[in-house]
Amino acid sequence: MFEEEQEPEFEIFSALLFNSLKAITFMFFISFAMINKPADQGKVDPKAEMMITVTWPDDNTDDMDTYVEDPAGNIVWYNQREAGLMHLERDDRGMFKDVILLDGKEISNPLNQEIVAFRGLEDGEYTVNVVHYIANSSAPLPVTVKVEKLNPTVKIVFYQTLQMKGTGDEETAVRFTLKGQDVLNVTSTPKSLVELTRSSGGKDGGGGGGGPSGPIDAATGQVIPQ
Ligand SMILES: [Ca+2]
Ligand SMILES: [Ca+2]
Repeated sequence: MFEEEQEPEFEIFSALLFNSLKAITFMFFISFAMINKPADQGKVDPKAEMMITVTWPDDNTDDMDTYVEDPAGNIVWYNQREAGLMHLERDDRGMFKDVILLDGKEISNPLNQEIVAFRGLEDGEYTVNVVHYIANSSAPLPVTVKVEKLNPTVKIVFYQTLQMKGTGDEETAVRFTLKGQDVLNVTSTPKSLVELTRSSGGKDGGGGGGGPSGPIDAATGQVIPQ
């Protein structure tokens, strides 16, 4: 008799408790999954329309920099990693701070590569330059520049290895004009992008505009005193 009266109440209570526990467990796993979501640093947008990849030999300690100008005059470079629809994934500085974690230990990462990804494209001329920011040897440095248009199918616009001549050397790898799906006027007529970007600040400085004008030292980013 006593049992019969208590049982339904107990069942309701335990069902409620069980459901609450299920909800809490579910929420716990959801938040755990969110906490463990991989950081998207260095992630290339899977919807990228175009990609520029600059590579130089593994383990080389030189710092190469990639500069890209879009038709609107936006320039992406290490101090301005987002410009227009362009994004520089990272400033690879040779071996500087280039480590990967393996079994919880930091080991040096031999890769030397900079990637510029484009979320969208505009008609007009693009310019792709590479700058030898720091050379640690007097030998020429082979630097490979690849420009790929990814949609609707992958099309290699440019693929060539340039010989960089040392600290401060700025080379125009390629200039090309987009018109709809067409790639026109592919040339390597030189055009300095360093001049257009630098007003003040080197790599360790905060950057920022409003600095003095004048000739720029491509290696240091400083205005050359007159
Ligand atoms: Ca670099
Ligand atoms: Ca590197």
